[in-house]
Amino acid sequence: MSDFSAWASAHQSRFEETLKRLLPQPDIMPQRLHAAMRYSVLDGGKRVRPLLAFAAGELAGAPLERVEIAAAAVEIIHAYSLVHDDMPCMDDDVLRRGKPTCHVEYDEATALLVGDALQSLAFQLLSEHLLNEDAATQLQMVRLLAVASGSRGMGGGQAIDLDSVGKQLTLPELEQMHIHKTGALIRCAILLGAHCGHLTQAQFDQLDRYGKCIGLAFQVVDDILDSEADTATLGKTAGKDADNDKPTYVTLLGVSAAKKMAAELHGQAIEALTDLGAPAQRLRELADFIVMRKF
Ligand code: GRG
Repeated sequence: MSDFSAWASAHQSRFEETLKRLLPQPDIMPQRLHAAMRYSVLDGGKRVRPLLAFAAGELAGAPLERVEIAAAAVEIIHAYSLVHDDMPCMDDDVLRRGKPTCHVEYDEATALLVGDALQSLAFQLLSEHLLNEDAATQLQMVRLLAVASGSRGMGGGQAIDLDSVGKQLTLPELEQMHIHKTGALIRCAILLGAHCGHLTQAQFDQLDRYGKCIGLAFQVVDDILDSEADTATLGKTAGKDADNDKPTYVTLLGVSAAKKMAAELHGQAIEALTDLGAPAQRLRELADFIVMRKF
């Protein structure tokens, strides 16, 4: 096992325990809602956003216990977005992370509440744990997550996505959609991890540039996998974009140009880390993982 795999799996296992502790326990009222929240967050997913936060936190010399709270807030927002994205009023899917989607396992009203409650929990975590000695920095972290997940971030990207069904977007329009829908939260995970420690403004700017490039690369690869991989490997229904008549990098550019674009974005992400030197090695390895992943 490579050093990176060992690092990633140690963090993933420890993080799973952290999530179990931070989520409402299933025996607390209302039990069914809490069980559904835990079902939607635990035991699944690659945990890419948390790993990015951990790598950025290490770079910034941040205490792991603090980064774990920030990473949990981001992952809980991500899980909430998946629950709502899968609902019949959005992408209407039955499979997520190799399991029935939340509204299939429970019901639609519960899935709606799971998303709402997870969103609130994320902000509760960011505001009730000490994440930085400087209160203004911690407040800035709350703001970063709010902007990244709201109408100028993930939520807005989802609105453009829903509106683009059956339409031919230009490349800049598609890029805008993905920068918001997927890129904003990935970028935010990196910045929140770093904000649990200390970096210069120039280093933050370099990290942010990395985050912008790798967030977009993540979605380009997601589009490629949707068209090339099978449902069992993905743990979610493959070929959904084509079925739903959604514009993607693959429909717009073709698979081989989309792969070239992912490689270019990967190169730009790595370049952004140049001045950060050896301490940014985990971020480089995560960039490799994001672009070369098979699921
Ligand atoms: C925030 C106001 C507001 C509403 C939510 C539902 C919604 C709006 C947004 C959905 C955004 C969405 C589902 C984006 C897709 C991002 C994406 C590529 C998801 C898959 O991420 P992975 O591969 O999944 O990291 P795992 O399962 O590994 O965590």
